[in-house]
Amino acid sequence: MLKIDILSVLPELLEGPFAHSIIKRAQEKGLLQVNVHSLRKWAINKHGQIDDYQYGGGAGMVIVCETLANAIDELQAPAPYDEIIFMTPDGVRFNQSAANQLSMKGNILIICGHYKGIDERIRKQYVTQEISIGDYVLSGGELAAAVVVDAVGRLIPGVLNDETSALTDSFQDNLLAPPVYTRPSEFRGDKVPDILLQGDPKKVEAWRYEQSVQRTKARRPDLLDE
Ligand code: 6GU
Repeated sequence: MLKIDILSVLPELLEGPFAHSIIKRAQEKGLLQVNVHSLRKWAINKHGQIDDYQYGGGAGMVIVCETLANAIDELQAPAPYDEIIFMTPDGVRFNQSAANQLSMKGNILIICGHYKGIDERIRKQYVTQEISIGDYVLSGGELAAAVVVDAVGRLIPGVLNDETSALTDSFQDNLLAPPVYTRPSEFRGDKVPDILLQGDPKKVEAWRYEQSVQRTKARRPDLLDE
């Protein structure tokens, strides 16, 4: 069972992503629990303030230490987190290996950044991992957190069945997945490769492996160096 708490300025953004399909079923099966908390609950005054201007000047607000420290202290009072993750474009790039590792934890907190970010002292004192999902900037960490929860949640043992198995996913062995086909066997003159129609499982497996290698060489040669 993996419990994921998420701290967010815009919890509404996270209502949709976990309410469907595989991640919904993971929660129904009791294998995953996702709790989204509004940072506003730990506002520093009755106006609901959670951010302030940055020292040294410049545009953009920064989420204050007190709000985050109080939120984290309260949330982990019953049990300390295995990981406290801050979603930020200057974090370490997320990949399948990071997803695999997080899927084996018991209890994690994900902090979604906004505005100019969070006070550096929270990163120093609390955060154990900083994650980016790629080299582009999102308006906030929520969509990135949804990506991480989805990638991690489906890897928890028991979440996927044989049909949806993660073993044949792209990246699981540093190779991209091979092409797939379904009926009809010919579409607008374009035929399904013969090997797939002949039904020799050994030949199919060898063909798929070869296609994976070719596709990876052409599209993601960097994966073959790893
Ligand atoms: Cl984690 N946050 C934001 N705001 N932008 C991103 C990101 C995270 N990862 C890539 N871009």
